[in-house]
Amino acid sequence: TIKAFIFDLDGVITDTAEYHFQAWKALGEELGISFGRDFNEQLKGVSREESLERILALGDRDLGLSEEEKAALCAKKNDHYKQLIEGISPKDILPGIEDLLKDVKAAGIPMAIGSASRNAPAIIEKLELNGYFDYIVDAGKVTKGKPDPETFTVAADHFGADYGSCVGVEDAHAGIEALKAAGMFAVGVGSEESLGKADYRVDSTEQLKFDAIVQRFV
Ligand code: B16
Ligand code: MG
Repeated sequence: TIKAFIFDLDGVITDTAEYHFQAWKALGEELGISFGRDFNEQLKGVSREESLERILALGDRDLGLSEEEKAALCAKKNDHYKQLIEGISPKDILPGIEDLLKDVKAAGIPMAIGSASRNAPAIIEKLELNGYFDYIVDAGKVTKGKPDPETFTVAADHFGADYGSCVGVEDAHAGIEALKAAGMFAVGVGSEESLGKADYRVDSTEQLKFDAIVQRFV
């Protein structure tokens, strides 16, 4: 039986990925590095610092930035991102998610958020979903981000649940890798191309149904 559900935030509960994209794109342009939505796929689920490294690597010149300068760029991106998410509200919860959360809660299974975002607690509050989540793992609680399993194992440990009895829901390649490395049942939301390793995959959040997940869980 399933002992815990652990949900990724960006791309599963709400679509903040678009705001991350806009904020990184603006910062990239200031640095003379431009990119589109395709490249942005490689930033999903990846930490703020690692995202900046990937953008810098995309630009072909070595900008020779110091650690302080990199930290300042990350802070600048985050300020812009926070401005962009200022107005999010419960209407930004992705389709089907609230029904799924209700069903899991009704079944008495504890739920956590496993996110790479330090903004996760603030976003859950703006979406008014606090009542569903017993625990939030954000980037501040782990030393290694996805694809390392730590984000998910920290949540499972909080519940005292063995990893094999946990279900994780993810939209990013790095997130599915993290779940499989943890030995958890990985539910993917998105394309077969990037989430091929998921144990069960659907195309969009409205197809996520509690009964279907329970049936496939083995
Ligand atoms: P922040 P998730 C991830 O959230 C995002 O997918 C990723 O694009 C972002 O860089 C990362 O959080 C860090 O976020 O800059 O807000 O701390 O998908 O793991 O919920
Ligand atoms: Mg995500």
